[in-house]
Amino acid sequence: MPRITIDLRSDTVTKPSQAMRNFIAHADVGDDVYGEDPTVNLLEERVADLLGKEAALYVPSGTMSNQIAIKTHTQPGQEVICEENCHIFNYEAGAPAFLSHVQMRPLHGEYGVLNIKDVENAIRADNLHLPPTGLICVENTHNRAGGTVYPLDNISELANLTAQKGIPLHLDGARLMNAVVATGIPAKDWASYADSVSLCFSKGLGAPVGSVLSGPRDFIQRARKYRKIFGGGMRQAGILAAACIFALDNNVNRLKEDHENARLLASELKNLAGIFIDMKQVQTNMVMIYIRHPKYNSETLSRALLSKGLAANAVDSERIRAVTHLNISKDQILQAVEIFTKLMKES
Ligand code: TLP
Repeated sequence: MPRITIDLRSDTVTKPSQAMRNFIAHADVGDDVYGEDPTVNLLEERVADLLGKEAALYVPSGTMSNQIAIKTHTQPGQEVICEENCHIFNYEAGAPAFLSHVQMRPLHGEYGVLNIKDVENAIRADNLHLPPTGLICVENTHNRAGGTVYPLDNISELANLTAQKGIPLHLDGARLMNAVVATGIPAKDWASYADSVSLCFSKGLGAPVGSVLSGPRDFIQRARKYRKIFGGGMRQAGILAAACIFALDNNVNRLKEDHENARLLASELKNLAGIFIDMKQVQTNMVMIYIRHPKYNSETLSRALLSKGLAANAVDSERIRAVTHLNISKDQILQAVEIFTKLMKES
């Protein structure tokens, strides 16, 4: 494989900085399955406070966090409403069926945002033939829609409906802090509309491992049991949780640099023949690059880019996703533009 010099595949590829490593080295630890790891406990308190929730639970990954939420909210045989491009439905390997025995009900969304009327119509009536609607999930920012922010008004409208119907609302906030930095709306405000929220630290926040699920105290107590069942009970996990605390203290505000870099990349690439970019999608740290070129499709262009040291994955036959993050500088963005420009012109 050619050497990757500019890695725009995902913000999951970020590596812990020396300062983060130094912080980790001094973490106070204990056995977290006994609830005795002071650093994990501190992280859980910090996130619960950040999101205005009663309690929180540290877990190894965003996938586990979402799946524990689904397991805790639902009963086997229920249906979970979601947006058709969301991570839970597309990228969690069918886990809701596998682990919770629920079926997903994906609905079309615009820029990742559900239409309230569609949701209302999708909620099942109480009828012998129908699977009961057990949960509704939303994603903010929305990954496959290109890092788009789920507008607060839409979440509030949805929360009114779910409260009225007595259906819980789960927020996959893997990149919620990107939405916070992009809009200036505090995390608590977004979270106030959801019954449970999953927040990831191993994406733009730059920690090597971990997500936190938050919600009401009794919900988190039940979720803790499922974390154990799913094999996510960790021992001296404070070593890992320390990185998340460091990320909260140091890596949130800097997300705006990633957003600026994504905007720069998008605004340069959109002028190239053979490429289309919907600037309405470019709201945070992602750029969806539509390939409309006589020689390349997304797969072949992604391979050609890689041969020049630039890694960016095809998400489908017409799109390449580029994600900016703390290990990507403005200079590297300009180099990426140069690589794209050369390839598009050569052909
Ligand atoms: N997303 C990854 C891939 O799985 C696609 C990426 O590179 O963007 N929710 C959202 C919205 C996510 O984007 C991801 C990861 C997750 C959950 C899962 O997190 P992990 O990878 O920690 O299980």
